[in-house]
Amino acid sequence: MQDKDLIYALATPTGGAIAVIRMSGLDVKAALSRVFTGKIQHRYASYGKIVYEGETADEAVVVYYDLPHSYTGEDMAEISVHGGQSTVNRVMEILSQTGCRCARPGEFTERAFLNGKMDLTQAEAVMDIVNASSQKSAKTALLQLEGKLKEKIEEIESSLLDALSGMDAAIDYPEELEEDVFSALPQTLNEACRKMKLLVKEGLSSKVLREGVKIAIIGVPNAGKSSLLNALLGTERAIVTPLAGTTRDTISEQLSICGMPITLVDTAGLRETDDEVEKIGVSLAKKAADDADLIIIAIDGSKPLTSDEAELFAYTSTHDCITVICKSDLDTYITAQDIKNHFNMDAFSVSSKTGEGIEKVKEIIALKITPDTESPIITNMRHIESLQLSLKALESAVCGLETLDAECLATDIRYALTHLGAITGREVDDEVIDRIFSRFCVGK
Ligand SMILES: Nc1nc2c(ncn2[C@@H]2O[C@H](COP(=O)(O)OP(=O)(O)OP(=O)(O)O)[C@@H](O)[C@H]2O)c(=O)[nH]1
Ligand SMILES: [Mg+2]
Repeated sequence: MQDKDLIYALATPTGGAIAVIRMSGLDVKAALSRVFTGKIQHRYASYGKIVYEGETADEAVVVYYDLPHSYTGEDMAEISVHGGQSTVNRVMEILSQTGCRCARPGEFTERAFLNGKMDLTQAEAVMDIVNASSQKSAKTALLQLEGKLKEKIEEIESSLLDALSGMDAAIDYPEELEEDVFSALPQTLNEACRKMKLLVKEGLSSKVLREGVKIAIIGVPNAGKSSLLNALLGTERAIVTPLAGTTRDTISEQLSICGMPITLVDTAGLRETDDEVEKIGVSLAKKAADDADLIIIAIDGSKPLTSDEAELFAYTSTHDCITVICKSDLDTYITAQDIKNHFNMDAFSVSSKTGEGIEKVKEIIALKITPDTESPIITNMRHIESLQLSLKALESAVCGLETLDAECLATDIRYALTHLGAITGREVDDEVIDRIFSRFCVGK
């Protein structure tokens, strides 16, 4: 596929000895030959002059690529001229006289994506490489450009597509099935979940390296959130009282776990309330949860589970969470097994009063966020969020394995595939594509 417009842009920073101007689009050769005196030949670097209306603007070396063997998949040329600003401006002015227009930010890479030269993960990697501030992040972006992330996603997609076709067969031709399409399903789904969790974990760790991690403690009033914050910090930072609704504002404190910078946020207990101040606190708490990289759901283990707590699990279902059952020194109504049974999550008991379990919670936090010493292949928040959504859909499918309802399973698997498709660009809407490429610089 070839875009109609001919585009050009300066691809190098200003002020260098040499400037490279890129051109891409339909019949670059014809347009360029009107102003360039050298030979224009596929994969050749030719010397010549840029001449317009009898006047030479500069000497130039042009490297030309025939479609589809170029970065964009279209006819393309890279024109090297002297780097002086006025020369570059003059050459670009001349190019615009040949019917070329100035490219939008990221338009070369966007065309490469639209022409199937790369998937979205690779296109986004181009920008990450251009912007990489450390060798490690550049190395990660390069792996992504080489298609490592794409390969991993496609591997998961392929196993899910197999599973989905089995489910579709079970729905459409239940009596004609020769093999049991359900038998391999647990293994396929669990394996896909495992791979995705690893990618998410790697992705979050890379974020730790860059920015540190934000952890929000949320729960119903009186669950023991502020006490947990104090116990994790080792100081009496937040006010603790037996009254439900003690914490109104969010409280942020810095702490370090295994050398990793963490911002720990205590929040107001989540409940329906008519109290104006508490209402604001509740909405701040929800915002803190939404913004957090990791959520600690604090549950009061000395009381039976309530519907408010069930709502809490539903609210946080798309987030990375740790469940902490507080007040383990008191009589317990809730065990880790209960949380596993009801919400399919691992939980850890602590007593902020005696300190029991606090070190364990720190270990679990560290496990969740420790950067991998290997280069992670996923660093982009858009990818991580899509993976998390896909993972949720798959986890729902895993829960559905008990009933073996082919329609529900197929729906969950389809959701999981849709979110995976958003990573590679297979299933992504134009708005997202526009947003991604608008973050590029001109000339990329
Ligand atoms: N025995 C015991 N009591 C605890 C523990 N943790 C908290 N509590 C008590 O539970 C009550 C509520 O504790 P907070 O830490 O204020 O609970 P919170 O979730 O911050 O409550 P709000 O800010 O009102 O939402 C207080 O009376 C605490 O002393 C614990 O581990 N053991
Ligand atoms: Mg509190």
